[in-house]
Amino acid sequence: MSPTTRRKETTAGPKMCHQIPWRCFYLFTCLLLWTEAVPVAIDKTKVQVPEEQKEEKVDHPDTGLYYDRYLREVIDVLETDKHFREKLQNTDMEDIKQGKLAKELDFVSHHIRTKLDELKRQEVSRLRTLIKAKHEMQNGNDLSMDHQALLKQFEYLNHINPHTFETDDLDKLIKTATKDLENYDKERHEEFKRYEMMKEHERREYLNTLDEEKRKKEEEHYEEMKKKHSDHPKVNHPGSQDQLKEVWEEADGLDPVDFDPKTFFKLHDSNGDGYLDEQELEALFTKELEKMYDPNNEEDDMVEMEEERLRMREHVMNEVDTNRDRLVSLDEFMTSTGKKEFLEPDSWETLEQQPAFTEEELKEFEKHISNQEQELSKKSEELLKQKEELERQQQQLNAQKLELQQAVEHMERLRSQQAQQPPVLEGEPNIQNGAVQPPSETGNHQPPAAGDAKPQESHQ
Ligand SMILES: [Ca+2]
Ligand SMILES: [Ca+2]
Repeated sequence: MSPTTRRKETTAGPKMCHQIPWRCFYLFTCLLLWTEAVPVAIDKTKVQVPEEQKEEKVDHPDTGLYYDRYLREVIDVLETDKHFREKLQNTDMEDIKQGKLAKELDFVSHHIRTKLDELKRQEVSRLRTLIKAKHEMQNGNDLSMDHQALLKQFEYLNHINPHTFETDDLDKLIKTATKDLENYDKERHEEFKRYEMMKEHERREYLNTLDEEKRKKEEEHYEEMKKKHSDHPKVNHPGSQDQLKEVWEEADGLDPVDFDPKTFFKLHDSNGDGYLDEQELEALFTKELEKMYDPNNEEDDMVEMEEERLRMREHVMNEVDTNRDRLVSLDEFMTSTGKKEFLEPDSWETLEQQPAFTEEELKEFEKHISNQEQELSKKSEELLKQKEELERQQQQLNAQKLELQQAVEHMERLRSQQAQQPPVLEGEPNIQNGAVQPPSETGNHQPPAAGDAKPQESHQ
């Protein structure tokens, strides 16, 4: 089914109208859910989906992008424009990716544009604050910061023109969000891998601090916990009939003999938009995950549980979402239930059955950490040196200031002595280099030699 036909179908009921623009935009920017999945709450006495559910406004799930709020606000504002909403319904997915939808921004009403300008100004100001905070953390009070250049790294808006929201801003927002969301899962896997490597690195470091006997004990405990964790009831293949039936029976409280895929789909389309999105899919795996993970058990790591949930969702999406819009339509779902894999699936290989990293990767990671540590200690040494140098310069300045003060005091003393003396009648006053030298018999004052920092007694 093409996105165009789907859009036509969804325009059928007036109650759904307010959902349409979001639905379309939703498809193109793949604004799906990367927040923690929540189990679906269902009235177990009803198998039929209540009518009111369809009228509820669709909750826009958190995309997990760092500019999620800005993205939502822009869409919310655009949704209120009739012209834009209509264009959204009639623009093909490819055209949107090509930037044709963004051009429609020129035709939205003036007050919408004003609101968008304001949103962009706020966002740019937020980014500037972030840049400033980051810069201060890294460079102290060094003021040589090029805001404009630093803003360039944020590709979801046009940084050259920070005051108004233009076609280019909408185009950048759509393209960047699409790209970032496509990479989101990949980044999450990488982050998970780093987490596992750090865990192992710290464990090994800790073992190194122990004597042989304690180390042996610790190793035994570690193996025991690993074994305990892998000892769990059979995990069903995600998206298989067995898995869905278990949800139907245990989470929905329904009779397994009544199992019906279409009803199942409607029950678990919890926001009633006609699609199973990533969050709704992930919620289906809670039962399976509870077989393996309990937050009260030492041997179960809940970070690993979320990685397993992600793996399951990706697997089902790959199998079922044939048009790759990151949503499972009823058609796609029904087609999948007719496949052999649905009825007779392979066993599911759980996370702990696959090593998260190789020994080589761990070595590389440790090297990286050690480099970072060295860099940090080098930086802190440099800072210490800088501090000492500054202190030395300060001392020098203090000494110079004192010398100057002494010289001034000396001159004043001479002046007051000369004022008190009777005029010299015989001979000329001794003038050298413009300074008045008193006759030798009146005293032995000499200007202090440079570097003589000893304070002199003041006559005042
Ligand atoms: Ca849904
Ligand atoms: Ca799909």
